[in-house]
Amino acid sequence: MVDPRQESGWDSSAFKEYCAEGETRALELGNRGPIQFTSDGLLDPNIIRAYERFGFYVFENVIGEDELGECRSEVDELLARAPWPHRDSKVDRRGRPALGPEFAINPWVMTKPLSDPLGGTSENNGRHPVKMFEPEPQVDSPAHVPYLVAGCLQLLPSFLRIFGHPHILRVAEAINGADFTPFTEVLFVKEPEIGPSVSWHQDGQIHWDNPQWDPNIHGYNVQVQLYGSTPANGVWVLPGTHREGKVDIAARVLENNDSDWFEDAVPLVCKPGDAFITNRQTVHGSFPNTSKDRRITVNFGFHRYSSVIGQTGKLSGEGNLYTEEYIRQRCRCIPLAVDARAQRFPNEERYSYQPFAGLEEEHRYHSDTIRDILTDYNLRDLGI
Ligand SMILES: O=C(O)CCC(=O)C(=O)O
Repeated sequence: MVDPRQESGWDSSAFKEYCAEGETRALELGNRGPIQFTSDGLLDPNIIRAYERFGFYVFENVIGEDELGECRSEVDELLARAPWPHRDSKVDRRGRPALGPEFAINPWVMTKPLSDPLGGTSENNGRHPVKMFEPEPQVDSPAHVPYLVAGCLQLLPSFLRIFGHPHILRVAEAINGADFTPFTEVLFVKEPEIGPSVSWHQDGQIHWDNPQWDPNIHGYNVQVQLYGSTPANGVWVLPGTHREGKVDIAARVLENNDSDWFEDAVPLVCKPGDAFITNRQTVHGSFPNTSKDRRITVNFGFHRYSSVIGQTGKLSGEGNLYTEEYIRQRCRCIPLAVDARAQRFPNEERYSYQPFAGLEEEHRYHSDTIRDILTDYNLRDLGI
C-alpha cells in the first residue's frame, strides 16, 4: 500500500484533492466572520459558542491593507538578515553580519527546507509524536531556512502594533478574563517550495492532569496572516479535539491506516489580513509548503492569569517559575503595544488593559520604554 504521507506535496493530485475536500469541510463549519461585539461591548456569543465547539474561529478582515504593507516590508527586511545559507553562518545572504548575536535568545529557528524538524523527536517534550513526509528540496535551496522567528515584539514595530489591536485584545479579555496574559510572539515562515512542516501536535504541556482541567486551561493562539493561508501552506486542525484532553496522536495516525491525512481535519483558510484563534489544546499542524504561495504568520497567544500564576512553565529545558512579579513584567508589553498602536492610529479606539489601568503614562511608546520593556523581553515568555 502507498503511504499517503509520501504524497503530501503539491505535485500530487491526491494531495490536491485532500486539500480541496478539507477546504469544503472548513467552510461548512460556520466559524468565520468579522470580530463582532454586542451593543453591551461583549464578544458576540455566537462567536464564543462556535469557538468553544470547534476550538478555532477565523476572524475576517482584521488588519487593513496599509498596515499589512508596513508589516510585510518590515518582515522582508528582517528575513533578509537571517544567517545564510545555513543556520551557523555569521553572515546573511548579502554578506552583512546576520542578526542574532545581540539577543539573549537567538531569534532564528532554522531547519532543512521542507523538513519536519520536530515530528518523532523528543524536542518540545516530545509533543510532536509522528513525523510528516519530508519532500526533497530543489538542489539550489539553502541548507537551512527560518521557519520560526522568536521575540518579535522587539524586532518588528508593526508586529507590536498588531499585538496591540483593540479588537484582538477584547477577544482575549472575553475568553481569558480582563487579567489575561501574553504567551510568546513569533513569526511562522513558510516560503513557497521550501517552508518546513509542523507535525500534528497539541500545544498544552502542564495542565493535562490538573483536577481543574477544562478546555480553555492552556490558552489560545492568534495567527494573523500577512499573505493569507491555503490548505497547502496553512495550519490544519482536528475540530473539537481541545475538549478531549491529551490526545494519543500516534495511535490516531495508526488507526488512520498510518496516514496523517485525517478525514475530519480542516485547513484554516484565510485571506490576507484575516486572523484566526486556535485553542492550544486542539490537535493541529501544517504540511511542508510545496505550493507556490508564501505564508507569513504573525503569531502570538494569550492565557488566563490563573493558568500561569505559580506554575513552572516549560516548552523545553527546566522552565521559569511564574511569580506575580515575573508575570507583571511580561505583561508590560501589552500597554506598550496599545500605546504604539494609538500613536500610529490615533483615531482608532484604544484598548484599556485592566491590570495596568492608570499606568498609561509609564507605558508611552518611546525609546526609553522600548529599551526597558522589550529588550530580551522573551526571556520571560509564559509557556505552559
Ligand atoms: O503555523 C504553523 O505552521 C504551525 C503553528 C503551530 O503549530 C502553533 O502555533 O503551535
